[in-house]
Amino acid sequence: QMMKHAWDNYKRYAWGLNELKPISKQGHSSNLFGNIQGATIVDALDTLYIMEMKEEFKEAKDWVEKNLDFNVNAEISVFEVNIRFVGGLLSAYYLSGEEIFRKKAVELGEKLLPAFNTPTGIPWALLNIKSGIGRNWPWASGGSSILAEFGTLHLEFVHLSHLSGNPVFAEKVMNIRKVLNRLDKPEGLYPNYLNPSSGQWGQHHVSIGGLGDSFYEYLLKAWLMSDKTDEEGKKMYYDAVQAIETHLIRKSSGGLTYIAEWKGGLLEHKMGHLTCFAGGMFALGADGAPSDKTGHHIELGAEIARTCHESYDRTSMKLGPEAFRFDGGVEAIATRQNEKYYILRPEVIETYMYMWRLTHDPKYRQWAWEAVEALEKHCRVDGGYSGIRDVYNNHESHDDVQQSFFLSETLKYLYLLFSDDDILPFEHWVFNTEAHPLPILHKEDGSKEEKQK
Ligand code: DMJ
Repeated sequence: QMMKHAWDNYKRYAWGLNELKPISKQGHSSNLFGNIQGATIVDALDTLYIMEMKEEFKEAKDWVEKNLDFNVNAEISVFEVNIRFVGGLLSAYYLSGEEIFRKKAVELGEKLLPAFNTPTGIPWALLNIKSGIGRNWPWASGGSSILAEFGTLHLEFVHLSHLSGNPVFAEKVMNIRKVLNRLDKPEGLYPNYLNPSSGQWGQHHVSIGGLGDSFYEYLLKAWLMSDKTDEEGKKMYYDAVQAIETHLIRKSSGGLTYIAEWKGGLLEHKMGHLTCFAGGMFALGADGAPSDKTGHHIELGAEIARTCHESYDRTSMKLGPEAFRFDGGVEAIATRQNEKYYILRPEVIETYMYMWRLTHDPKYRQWAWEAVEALEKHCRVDGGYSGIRDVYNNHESHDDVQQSFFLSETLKYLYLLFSDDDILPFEHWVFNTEAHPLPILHKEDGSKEEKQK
């Protein structure tokens, strides 16, 4: 019913545009997608399919067939377009078997390839998909590419090679690994910035939240998606977690475990909403951890879930802030005005979903239901769902954006959390960082896509 409300309003007021402004009831365009259109449609396809919203899925598919156009003069974010558009199309293909989605995914993948034309093969952040000219964000440490951006292409590009028969996609992402493995890492940690020309790290800022997050997620999931054959991905993941535990994970005096940020050896005792995904990641990776560490990784996941729940519970709206701190006498609370917003992000609910599936402790469903009630009370408006500017205030100030990841992630993870475990079971699927399910490529199964059909 929440999905229907979000979708119907998008359809009514912003059909074919990237996102919806639910208060002003018009389209919202973000420069992340250049002038590629229809982000909400492509991001929502698999959610519609899983929720058996057949009519809506059909209208979304028709739109993709007739209108989704990559022959545009657009400078796009390679990361955002990959996780939302390539990921969304791949999942829609694997779930429905409809050829149009495979075709569009491969076509878009080919458009992204010029991003890798750098001296090291570490891709640019931004790419003009008509001219093939790339560049980096002007604010990123001396022209660096960003770890969470170039490190979050692996799953989709492996599938693009699998579905197209063209090895080039997988080669590009395997080369990223090669470059990373040649470099010395400070204390075993990965800085968020890497210069694609010199192949050297930029500023030594390490984060498991924004700028770093999904790089770690994709190491683990690359191993899982390979049916546990990708030993390199596995080693990189567990080594990284070891360094994160030693240098970044701390416990507050009130007993809350959190993941700090690291700046040239100094800790900033701040955790982003984005970082909350790590609870689910630790729990998902528990099984593959050295045998004496399995229980410990589940426990770490549970502790992060609890801390992130506290960050919600300590607000007036029971929705979590963008970032919360553990210093100056506070714990799990945002202290800066510009960190008090909530933009319909999924990470806390995502972690509840993993913890529920892996432990079946009913508290995760209770916590998720608290979030549903808060979303309904504070974010639901006539024209859809909106983010909130200050979750500590008693009165809503809406930001007037219905993010496409609300449909692809937040609502999908909620649906899965309240469904039986046999919908998209972990033995067969991994979720990309935008919650798009991709099938595990089983060892014995050379042509997974044929089976899916
Ligand atoms: C999404 O696009 C993805 O989850 C990404 O990994 C992080 N940011 C948003 C959601 O918060």
